[in-house]
Amino acid sequence: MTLADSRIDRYRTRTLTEVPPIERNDPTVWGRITSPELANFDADGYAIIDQLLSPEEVADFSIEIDRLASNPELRLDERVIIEKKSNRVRSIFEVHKISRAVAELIRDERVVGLARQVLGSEVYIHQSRVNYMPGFEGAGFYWHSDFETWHAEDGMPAPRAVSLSIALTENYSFNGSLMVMPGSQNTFVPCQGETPSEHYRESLKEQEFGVPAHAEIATMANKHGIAQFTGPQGSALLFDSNIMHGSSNNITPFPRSNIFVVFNSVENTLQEPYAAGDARPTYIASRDFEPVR
Ligand SMILES: O=C(O)CCC(=O)C(=O)O
Ligand SMILES: [Fe+2]
Repeated sequence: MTLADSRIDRYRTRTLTEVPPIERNDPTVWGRITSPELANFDADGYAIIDQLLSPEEVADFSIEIDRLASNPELRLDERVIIEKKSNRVRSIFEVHKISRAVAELIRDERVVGLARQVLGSEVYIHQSRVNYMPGFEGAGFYWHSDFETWHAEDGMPAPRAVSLSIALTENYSFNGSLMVMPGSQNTFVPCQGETPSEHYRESLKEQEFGVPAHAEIATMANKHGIAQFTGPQGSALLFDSNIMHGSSNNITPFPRSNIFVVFNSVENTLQEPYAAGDARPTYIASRDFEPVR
């Protein structure tokens, strides 16, 4: 937010001094839940879908994402993020624009229907990516709320977005699987420190700003506990944009590759960033608000 900015910011973050946690005064579920798998989404802020993809679909998508990761032309593409240490592909953003198969998957009612139930409106794709977490050297993601970043750096007004992570390799407890704090979506934890310009260039590899203080993470973990998404290939995790989550490094030989898609409500489209200079590139935070059909 600039001084001239007259918007009311209910989720202030990236402040110079420490600000206490803010109770969320937006719902978690905006629509009507009809899928039995989502029965506890409102309370927990996440849900596991045991078999979203069939084994045949998993096999096809695994070939597809291997093909993308080994495409030499794509390595030069700014949407492809390379791991700092190992020089391997860490993420490919806007994968639904790079892969027709992924685009079709996202449009599938099994996928987009989950987001519509939770968000209670038409939805559009805020972000899509493949996260490759290779064996031995896959770097984890420190604790964070996605909404904190999307609000600060992308201008997303409210936490009315959900992410779906689809496992293409088995997500074990030990290969860097996502950890979540159930119920933590109801607390917004502001982060201290001004956002540097072009922050995304570094933060996509290793996040330094927009991470909560240790004391806040400890308070939240003591209150909510920590759950982990584990599951076979083809299972999926749907989670609220403000849930506290993270993952450890993957030092096992077993890679952990997931397709990620973020749906935002068409009633919650991006504005100017709330706590950063320039908005991030559209391959990270889309400004094409066309509903998924
Ligand atoms: O793939 C993961 O472990 C989580 C990624 C994540 O939370 C993020 O990129 O925001
Ligand atoms: Fe995240």
